[in-house]
Order: sequence, then structure tokens, then C-alpha cells
Amino acid sequence: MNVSRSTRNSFQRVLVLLTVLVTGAALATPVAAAPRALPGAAGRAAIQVVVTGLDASVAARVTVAGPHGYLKRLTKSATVANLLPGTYRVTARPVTTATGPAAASVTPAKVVLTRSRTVKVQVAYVVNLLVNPGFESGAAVASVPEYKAFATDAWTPLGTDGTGKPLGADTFPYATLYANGINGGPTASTAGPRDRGARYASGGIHNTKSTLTQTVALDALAAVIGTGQAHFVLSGWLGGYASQVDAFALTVTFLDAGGQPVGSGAIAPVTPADRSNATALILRSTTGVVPATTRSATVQLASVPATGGSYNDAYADNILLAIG
Ligand SMILES: [Ca+2]
Ligand SMILES: [Ca+2]
Repeated sequence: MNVSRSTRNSFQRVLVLLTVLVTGAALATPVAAAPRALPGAAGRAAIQVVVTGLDASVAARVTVAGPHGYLKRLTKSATVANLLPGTYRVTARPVTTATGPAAASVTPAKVVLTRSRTVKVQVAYVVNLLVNPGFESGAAVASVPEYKAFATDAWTPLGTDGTGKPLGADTFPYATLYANGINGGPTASTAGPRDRGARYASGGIHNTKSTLTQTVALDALAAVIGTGQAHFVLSGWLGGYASQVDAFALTVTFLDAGGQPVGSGAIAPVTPADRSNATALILRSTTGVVPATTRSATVQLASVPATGGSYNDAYADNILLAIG
């Protein structure tokens, strides 16, 4: 389809923003260019923090930290003035909005201030439309204590025999703890997301194929989607165990008001070769146009048929669906 230049440029900025967001690169990447001096700031150093993506009713959670223990917290756009020269770091914590949790990218995250400079820092919040995207929420499941399983709140779990036939309740995919290191699974230090939290999603026990599914209503975005120029980003950290092929594919299916599919996006499973046969989670993403008639979206993690052992070692964390 035809997409206007302004829309494409706008969306390219969103992609850059989301890439920074999901990789956490902003926190790790030094400033690429020298801070730019703005006019009218002679004689004093300052950081101009510009917060975008939040309604005025939602307080941002921004921290500016600098030399000699300097610490300043901000809840909205502001200029922090009269600063000593030195290295400052700007961070932004996630917040809760009316339409879902929002996380922020910070550009640049590291600022080297010299005298007479004001440096602009962009804090861009993006709403993840998914609930419990990092599998941190869910009560302990008592029936499988050996695996320290937790419910995957907001995600519907299903374990099948590989032909689609549902198996018993003790075969479901679930969330578990990085701290467990169960059966050689991911740990806090395994290659994967920086902001991994305590839990990840796992394919589960004694099933050949399992799925985790979440459907989100998009009525609130109907006006934007109706233009036919809204784009989506689907991303997630996907992985597996050693040389086993067990892995999740990640898909989004867009549905119209009647619940009929009108479009989709897909991310292929991470293979053992992708991981060099090491247990790891790798960031994957895809993007595309949201069909104009879309009113809801179903995001699904679906494991490939598990082959290694009795445990389905498909792993996933920090799934993101954003539309802009
Ligand atoms: Ca997590
Ligand atoms: Ca396995």
C-alpha cells in the first residue's frame, strides 16, 4: 500500500524508539555526539527533559543523576538548571496509563555537561497494549511444585498432544523463575533481556505443543486504525534450551468487529543455530500496517512440536504489541 512520506518518517521514528525501548540500548549506549548547546543558555549548564507519550494526568517517573550524589526526580517535562559540569544519567521507570502499561526510551541516556550548555533529553513513553507482558503476574500453581510454576495472568495457557487435542491441566505452559534454573533453563545471567524481572514463560511439562494467547480490544484506537495508516510493532524475547528445537513462534492476528481475521504478523521461532546451541533468549520483532477494520488483536505464543525430553523448553519474555 502507499504510505505518505510523513507517515513513513514518523513511523521510522517510532521504530527507532521501540528498538531502543525493547533492547534497553538507551541505558547502555554512550552519547553518540557531543551535547548540543541551545541558544539563550549562556553561563549555566542545564538538562532540558522533554517527556512525550503521556497524558497530563499521568505522572512520568524520570530521574536525573549526576556527580557528587546529585539526584533530581521529575514527573513531567522540565529544565533542570544550574548544574555542575560532569556526567549525568537520565532514567525513566514504567508507569501505568488508562490504556495500559507504558515504558520509556531515553535519548540520550548519558549526558556530559560542560559549562554554558543546555542539553535536551527526550523521554518517550510508548504504551504496550499487552497485559502482563513479562509474565511477572500470576499466583503459584500447587499441582507442579517441582517446577515452581506460576499462572500466566492475562494469557490463556493450553497444552496439546501436537494434533491440537488438549491435554490435562498439569500439561499447561506456565511462568517460572529465572532464579530456579530448572533443568538448565534460563537464569538471571543467561543471555536475554536486561529488564527480565523475575519470571519468564515456559512451554511447560509433558505436552508436545503448547500455546499462550491474549486478546486485546482496540476500540479506543479505532480512529487511528481507521485511517489505514496505523502501524504495529510486535516483539519479544524468544529462546530455548541448548541444542533442542523447542521454541515459541510469536504471532498477532487482527480481528474485525465480527471477530473475523483481517490481517496478521508473525515472528519465526528462534532456532538452536540462532542461539549457537546455547540456552538463551533473543529479541525478535516485526512490523506492518494495521488493517483499517481492526477492532481487536490476538497475540499468541505457539510452540513448535517439542522433541527433546519430557519438558517443552520454549521460552519467552517481554512481549510487546504497540500501535502508532
Ligand atoms: Ca519477565
Ligand atoms: Ca525439551
